[in-house]
Amino acid sequence: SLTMKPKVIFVLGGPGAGKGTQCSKIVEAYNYTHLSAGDLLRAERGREGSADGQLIDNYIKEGKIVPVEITIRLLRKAMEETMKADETKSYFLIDGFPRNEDNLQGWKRDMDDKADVKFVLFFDCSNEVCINRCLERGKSSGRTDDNRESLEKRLQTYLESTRPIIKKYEQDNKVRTVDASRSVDEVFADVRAILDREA
Ligand code: UP5
Ligand code: MG
Repeated sequence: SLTMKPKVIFVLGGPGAGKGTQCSKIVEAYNYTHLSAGDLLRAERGREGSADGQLIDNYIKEGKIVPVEITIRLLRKAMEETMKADETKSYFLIDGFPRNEDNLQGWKRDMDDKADVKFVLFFDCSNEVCINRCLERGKSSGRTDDNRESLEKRLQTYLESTRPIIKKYEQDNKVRTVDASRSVDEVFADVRAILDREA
């Protein structure tokens, strides 16, 4: 069980917006642990004996959002393991979650009383920038979803399912938006300003 209540920043934005890149930079400069829901799902897909591997594989290729029970189980386990190893590590960047209404309701049901969500860090950029970055990365990433066909589906899912979640948090004044179309360092300068202000 969790001793200290974890403090969470949800990190959202389109495919290739730079969520992972910016989270790595935050981890270098601040006492946050980075948990990418997508990375956790890809690791579970590849784990021998996983009951959910095939399902996760299909969902990721189709750009669809995995049922929340699976994602929350992985996120929760990762948070618990981090805090068990070092109880001062109670600050988390949860990257790429919550992506749809099922994710949001699942979090509220299972995690609302166990973790404090401080705000949503939203990396905003155009569809074109998203597509170009992912296609460029696809030359070497080995990701099964960095191809044009999967990317179109990922973008559609993002626009239809994830943007409304960001809108909901906006109504509660809980979104900090960064223009993610600029260089990595320019984006990070804005991220720093937000974290320094909110800390
Ligand atoms: N790059 C980054 N920043 C740049 C900049 N400022 N200027 C120029 N280039 C920049 O970056 C992408 C690429 O762009 C890299 O090559 C980088 O060098 C460059 P990255 O930091 O990886 O962007 P990120 O936003 O993390 O992109 P990612 O592809 O990881 O985003 P997705 O949201 O699409 O992927 P994720 O791994 O989160 O999810 C994958 C799939 O898993 C989903 O489609 C879904 O099927 C499933 N999933 C769920 O079902 N549930 C979840 O909760 C989470 C995921
Ligand atoms: Mg990522």
